[in-house]
Amino acid sequence: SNERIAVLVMSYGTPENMDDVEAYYTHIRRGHPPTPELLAELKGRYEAVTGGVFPLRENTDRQVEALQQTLDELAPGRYVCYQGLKHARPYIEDGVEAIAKDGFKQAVGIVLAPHYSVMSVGGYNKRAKEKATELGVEMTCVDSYHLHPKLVDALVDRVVTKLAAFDRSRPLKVLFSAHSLPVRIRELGDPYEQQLLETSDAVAKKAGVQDWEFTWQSAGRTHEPWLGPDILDTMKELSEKGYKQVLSAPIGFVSDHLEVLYDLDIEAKALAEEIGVHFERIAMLNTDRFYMETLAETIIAQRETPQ
Ligand code: FEC
Repeated sequence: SNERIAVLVMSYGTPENMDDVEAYYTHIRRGHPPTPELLAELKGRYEAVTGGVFPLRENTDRQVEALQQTLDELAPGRYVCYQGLKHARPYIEDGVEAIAKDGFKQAVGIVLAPHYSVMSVGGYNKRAKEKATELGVEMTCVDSYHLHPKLVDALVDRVVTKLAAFDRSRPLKVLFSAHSLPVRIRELGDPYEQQLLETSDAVAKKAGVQDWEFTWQSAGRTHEPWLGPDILDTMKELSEKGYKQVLSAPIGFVSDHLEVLYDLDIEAKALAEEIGVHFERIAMLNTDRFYMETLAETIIAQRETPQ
């Protein structure tokens, strides 16, 4: 039919301002407020990155806008994008409400994160579908797009560009990374690790990189065990083995935000300086043309073969 379809573009979300950090952190912790120490530490990380600006908000806005343009090119007049955030306003439920209010009967959900875990994308999709069911909107959600050829090409471009910053006659390790999750995802038969390795392998092969590893980053500050090794430990170990050059490729993320701008650009970089390692990071995808086409083509394919 010629019916117009709503697209719920979902992203992690970031506070609106410094006063909002406590509510945001409490939401991430499923209603448990952080201790004053944890709160001060998180505020400190935002201050360190951009002096209290929250770049993820503008980045997500721009990505949604660019995706709308790409969809308009590929399927004129067919898709209308809405935003829904996991931990901040407009929440996923707010996005679905706006879709229902505007009279849409059909919607596709997609998360701005390429790899599926029941604890990440699974959580977004569950909330979107629950709200859609409640409001009588038929919602189908994309689970993952981690091997889309244009996503791989976009990442290959970025790896190849940054390789030029290194002395190729000396040992150089490319470190692919993604957000760690609690180890218990393994008991759930979760595809997260496998998908991350598949993306890393595809990008390394096409970029002609033989010497690479996958490592985790940004593990949560909870008492349960998280997937490792962490990138900081991996870098120390590599340095001891004689690797004094590291190219960081955080393929689990698609935009400039705290986990990249702080955990890699400040924390990992400081460690690198301390242990005498030349450390560079690939540019994030943000509104990259190939990334936008990955999202648009995945949305259109999902509509044609709903799961
Ligand atoms: O720039 C920003 O303001 C937001 C950056 C940000 C992104 C992000 C992505 C992911 N997270 C994932 C899982 C978890 C789990 C916990 C957790 C905790 C935090 C905290 C902050 C935070 N995350 Fe995040 N995450 C971002 C920010 N994340 C801040 C709280 C302080 C801390 O522990 O560092 C642990 C929750 C708990 O306590 O139980 C689990 C996953 C992703 C990547 C996929 C996605 O984007 O959805 C998975 C960006």
